[in-house]
Amino acid sequence: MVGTAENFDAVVIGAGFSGMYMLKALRDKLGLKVRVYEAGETVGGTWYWNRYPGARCDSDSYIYCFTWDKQLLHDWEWSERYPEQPEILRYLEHVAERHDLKRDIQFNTRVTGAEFDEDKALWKVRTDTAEKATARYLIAAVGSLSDTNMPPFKGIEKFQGKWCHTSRFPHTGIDFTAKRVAVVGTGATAVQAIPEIAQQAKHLTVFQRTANYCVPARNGKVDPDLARARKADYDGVVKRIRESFFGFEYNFIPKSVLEATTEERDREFDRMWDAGGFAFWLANYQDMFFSQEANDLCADYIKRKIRKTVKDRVVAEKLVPKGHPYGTKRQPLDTNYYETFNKDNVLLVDASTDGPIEEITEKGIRAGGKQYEFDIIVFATGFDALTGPLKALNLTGRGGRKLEKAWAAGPRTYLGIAVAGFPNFFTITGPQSPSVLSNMPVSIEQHVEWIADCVDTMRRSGKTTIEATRQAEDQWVAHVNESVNTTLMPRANSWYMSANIAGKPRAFLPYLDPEGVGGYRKRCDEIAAKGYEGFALS
Ligand code: NA7
Repeated sequence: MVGTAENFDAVVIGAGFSGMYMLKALRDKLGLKVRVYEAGETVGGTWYWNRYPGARCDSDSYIYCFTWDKQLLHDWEWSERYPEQPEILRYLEHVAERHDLKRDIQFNTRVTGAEFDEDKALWKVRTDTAEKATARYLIAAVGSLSDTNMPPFKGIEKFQGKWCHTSRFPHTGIDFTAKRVAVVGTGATAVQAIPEIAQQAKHLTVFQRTANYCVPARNGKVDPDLARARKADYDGVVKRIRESFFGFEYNFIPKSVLEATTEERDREFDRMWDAGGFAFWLANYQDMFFSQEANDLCADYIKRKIRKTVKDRVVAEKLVPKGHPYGTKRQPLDTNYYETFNKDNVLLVDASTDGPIEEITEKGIRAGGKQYEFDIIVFATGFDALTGPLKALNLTGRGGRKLEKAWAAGPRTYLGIAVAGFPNFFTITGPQSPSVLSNMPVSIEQHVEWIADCVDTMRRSGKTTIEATRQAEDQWVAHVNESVNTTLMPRANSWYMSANIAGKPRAFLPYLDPEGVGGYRKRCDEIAAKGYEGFALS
């Protein structure tokens, strides 16, 4: 279709969890003509791109899946508590096959721009394959963490070894055997990759800018009786995660940690530590996210664990987090992460004590005035989170206004779903929605269903455009910021706060609803029930 534009009811950008379900909902439920554009060569999104060693999900598999295909919920058997990337990709391929999704997805095609034609009330979409399409609705299903952050390290072009970013890891893998390897970064990705790479490499050097609080994943086979019981109660499970705070079967301990005795506190901490996963982060005492004093008690417990696990005192102190409250950065789940630093072939270079990375050289990395030599450098430096992938779409709304311009000082949305001045454009788990502060499939399904209902309502009522009002957007932006300011989150230089990338305006990127994802769902439904309050329909 090079040259002429094909017309669709909706164009969806991205074929990960969200794009796949959006296609299913619009095409098979509403009967619309839909085109999905996907830059990768197949479905999967995050699970297509992130192929580094140790890449696996951090949510329990029984709730990290689609809940709209009830038969599949019962039929699919996950091999582990946290499945690895290839297994999740296999699952998504299976869903695509089962629902015949691929016939409406154009792979190996990146959307390079879209503009709203005000006269025709249509989006005009362009791609890197010179394809043109028009659509009444434009839906970004681009993922929250898909725009790779590759910091502009001086000298990177000189390096004579191999290097890659974890989210663009070669499909053929990298053989680290007998190699001197560097990993840059110690976020959730690096925490998964480091123990795996250390097992293969001759020598591994880890470059840490900020020490993280890691808690054990406790991955493994799921007890078959438990798996059966969950399947038998899937309706209950789905209801609970939808109404929960974070999209998991977790609830806070309804008490202040400061009111608990030392024995009681340690018993609870041990219980959560032993349970593994996000329990310590998302099911801790209710004041952990709000009170520094309460938070310190939780943080101290993890610091004690680090000091107990890491044998070398100096290394242990480098790994002990400083300067940010516990839980205010994305919780990495670890499998032998701290133990890895007890190995003779592993070295930790910490920016504060050893000096930051100064440049990449022909032979390796210079940090703190010292030269380190490598055959391979793995950058686990994260993403331009949430706003990055949307700005990259090069969108032009009403009056020629660019999305990058509208968001120059940080994201501005209504409900994290719509943007004033960008009619008929929706974001699935976009900025200022719970997104990355929830179990993603739960939030994805909520947005997809809300958007599909909205499109259905529009069509039934003969309306052609829906657009967030400026006033509703202003109020939402203020509310997102007020909500987060009641917590300790702003005290960390996290990617949640846009602080991982030099020059990115500091703004809280997701949304923390005071009532959790359950409350957010209710809020969105009430707005729809009131005839899409805060939106202008015409
Ligand atoms: P993260 O969590 O952003 O981690 C990136 C890491 O790279 C982190 O340790 C950063 O240090 C470090 N980093 C980033 N830029 C630099 C520069 N310029 N120099 C040195 N070190 C740097 O990304 P992940 O991929 O680990 O995790 C992202 C999400 O993917 C994760 O939360 C899951 O949801 C899946 P910093 O902490 O910013 O000081």
